[in-house]
Amino acid sequence: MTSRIEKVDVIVCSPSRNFVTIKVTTSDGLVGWGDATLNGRELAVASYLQDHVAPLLIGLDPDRIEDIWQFLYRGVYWRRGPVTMAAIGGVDLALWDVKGKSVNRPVYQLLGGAVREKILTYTHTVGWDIPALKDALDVNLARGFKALRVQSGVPGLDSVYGVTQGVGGYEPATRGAYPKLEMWDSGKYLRHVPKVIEAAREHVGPDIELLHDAHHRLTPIQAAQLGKSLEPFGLFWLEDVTPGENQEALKLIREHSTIPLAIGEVFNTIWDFKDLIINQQLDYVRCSVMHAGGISHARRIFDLAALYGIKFGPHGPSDISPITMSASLHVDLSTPNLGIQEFMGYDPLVSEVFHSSYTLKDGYLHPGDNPGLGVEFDEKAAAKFPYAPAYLPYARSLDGTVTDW
Ligand code: KDG
Ligand code: MG
Repeated sequence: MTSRIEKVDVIVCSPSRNFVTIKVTTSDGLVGWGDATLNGRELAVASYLQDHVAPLLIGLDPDRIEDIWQFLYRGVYWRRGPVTMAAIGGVDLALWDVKGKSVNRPVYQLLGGAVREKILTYTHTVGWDIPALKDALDVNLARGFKALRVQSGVPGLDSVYGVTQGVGGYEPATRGAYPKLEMWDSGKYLRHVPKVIEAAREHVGPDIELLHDAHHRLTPIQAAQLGKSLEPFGLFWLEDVTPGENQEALKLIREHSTIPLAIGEVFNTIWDFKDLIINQQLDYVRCSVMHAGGISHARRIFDLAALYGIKFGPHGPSDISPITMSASLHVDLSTPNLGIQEFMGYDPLVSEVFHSSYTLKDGYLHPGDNPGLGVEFDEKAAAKFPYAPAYLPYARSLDGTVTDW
């Protein structure tokens, strides 16, 4: 007898930071877990799922993942956007988890099986100044990482994206009912960052991959200047140099620099990437597997990119839950044009709630061989950590104008 979706629950919890989790229970007793976290807009996605999606799923056949995806995307007049696509992506992940469990196989086996043994991974390396950055590089090298994202403070600015001044790890969102203000100045950043990357390259030698994220801050010509100035240091990629809305900007940057460009953590669909891919204006597709509609849709984006020799490097910050992290790893292991996987890591409290089978060894991740996605969500533990309002900061330039964070 065909299995049916019997129940859909949406759970928002906050073990150090907020996560939105979907639980799909089927008539044959299987439970699939999905992640639909959207940093700073968690309750919007939770309501979209709870109020508008869950009632539609009851009674459907969980095996029909693609049909359900089409129904939730094309079957709704108001489509695309981060809230909708995180919700669809979360359902997609839960259904892949169910399918894997129903045949007792890890999801990567259902995607065609492994095309590599392990997944090259980069993590964040943060130092407020260059000596602190060198110490942080040493720590991550000792952990076995072969690829490191490098971010540092900028003289004259009190806070900078991706870096913390004090002790404790960097976390982009801060708890509280109002977003924190950060002041920004692109000139100061542009004058300082080449010194940082040069020092990092000198410190790690030629064989460690270095990456840098400009986090949507620059104008097209500033981005071109940055690309040119960082070229001697052999970056693996330069990420999000300009805001994602103006895709033409990347053409101008290309005219001035051969630095590899990564963009797209805020993109949600293949339509957001289509022109950049077919015009070969990027080198790495950067969407998160969940924010881009789940395994079913993200894989289509990666396949389109493959036609043009473009690779993908899934978004993996602390603000996607270990369920998305694991889903990314199943795709990474089974899709030929992987470039690299981001792994920011999690606060220890997160593993009290999410029990994951993936492993990290010598700078490489592997999803493990548990059936489904390999992450089980502990509802009892989650209940100890209720939702706490938290927001990403926003930025103003030194004259007080709101600018891109
Ligand atoms: O929620 C925002 C974060 O996901 C983002 O700031 C992280 O840019 C990021 C990255 O590359 O991991
Ligand atoms: Mg980024």
